[in-house]
Amino acid sequence: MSSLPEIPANVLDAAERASVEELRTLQTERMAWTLRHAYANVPHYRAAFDAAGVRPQDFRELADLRHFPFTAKQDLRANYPFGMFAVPREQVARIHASSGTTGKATVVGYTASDLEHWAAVGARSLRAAGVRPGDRVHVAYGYGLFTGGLGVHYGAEALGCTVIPVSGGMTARQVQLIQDFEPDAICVTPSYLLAILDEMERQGVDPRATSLRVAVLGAEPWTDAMRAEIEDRMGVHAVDIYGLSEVMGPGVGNEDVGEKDGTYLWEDHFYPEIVDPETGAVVPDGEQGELVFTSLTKQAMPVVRYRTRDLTRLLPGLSRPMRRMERITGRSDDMMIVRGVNLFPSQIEEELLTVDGLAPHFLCVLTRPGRLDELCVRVEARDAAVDRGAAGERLAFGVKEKFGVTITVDVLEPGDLERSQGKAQRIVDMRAATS
Ligand code: DLL
Repeated sequence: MSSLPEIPANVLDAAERASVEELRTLQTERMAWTLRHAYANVPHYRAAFDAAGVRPQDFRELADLRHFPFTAKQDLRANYPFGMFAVPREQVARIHASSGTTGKATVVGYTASDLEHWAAVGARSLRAAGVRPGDRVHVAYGYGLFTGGLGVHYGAEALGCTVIPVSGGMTARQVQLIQDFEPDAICVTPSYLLAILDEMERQGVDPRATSLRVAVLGAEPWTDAMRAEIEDRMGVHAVDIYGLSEVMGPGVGNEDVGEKDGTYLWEDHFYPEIVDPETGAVVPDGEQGELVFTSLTKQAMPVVRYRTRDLTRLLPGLSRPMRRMERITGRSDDMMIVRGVNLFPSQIEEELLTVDGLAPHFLCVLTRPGRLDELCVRVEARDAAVDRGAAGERLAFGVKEKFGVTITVDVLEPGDLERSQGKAQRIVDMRAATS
């Protein structure tokens, strides 16, 4: 492995230096407040708590949380647009919303105090990633209703950085700005960073020779194999940032650049649980399941036991009292069931990156020509000299060996797959059209 840039020393904040006991005490106080606040001010929570036969005063310790009802994306949709707000609309300083490709958009709101907390966890996230006060930060997450751009923007400002708010798209210009403004860090989805990398190579710019020291990557699943690819080709530290709009936005958690071993969840603001996705039962730390969050400080839109559909497990903190989560395998919505076997796009990514000659771009196409589902993975050759037939066979063989799934692989010419400018779409489901 080639050497990566040095990271200046980090100074942890008070919450990051607290003991686990101190953190649990703080969480218990804040949780009691959140449950009271939600029950008193949001009709949905009042009805849901009443239906479950629980009251905020039934909460005495963190273990009591499991008696409270879950909140699902559907609940947010049913209360579109502002029904989940717990403060008068005049106190809502900002609105964001999810794209709503699968139904109505989910709307979220923030008071001025919520925005301050968000900026603080954003700053803490970037600092964990290796960004330092005074650094130049290129933001290539989309700006607008999506939380990515504005979320890391205010985090970077709060950290004391010079922010370059480029947003997504216009890839040639991204490359130009990186050369001209000499940023220390870039915040971007991993798939779009690959598009920027390709564009650098197309323009004859050496991706290892830029000013960049760290890439803060998130908003979609990515693997350690992808980290190795990016670190090797760009000579930057590639670090995970996690978040979701319903809970806050980017900066719900972040990896530590010195560890690169799991994403710290900022538990002083967001309380995590892992539950069995089928039964909803809480599972112990270390076991796989669905991540669920309860906000601890949010005024405008508290969330109680929000089901993220993200699958992971919790691990103890190494350098902080907060727990880490393992890299997200995928969303339960993105799980493909191919001939009875569960498979995530991230598993295809992992295997794909072990095959010489294949580029790290891919699309999973599901069809149902007969009675059974078929998965065709479309990938690209790294260059024209690659033996495409042999490379495709190697990928199909690897997926069969490792995950027990038979797939077909279509190896396209370099540049044939559409590049993402934000979150990559990894699955095209044509089963309804082909069955
Ligand atoms: O994607 C917030 C964000 C922006 C996070 C920029 C990080 C960087 P949503 O659009 O609401 O918010 O999508 C949230 O994206 O539930 C996960 O499924 C996925 N996701 C976000 N970060 C990661 C990550 C933003 N680091 C949904 N790894 C989440 C895997 C991620 N999946």
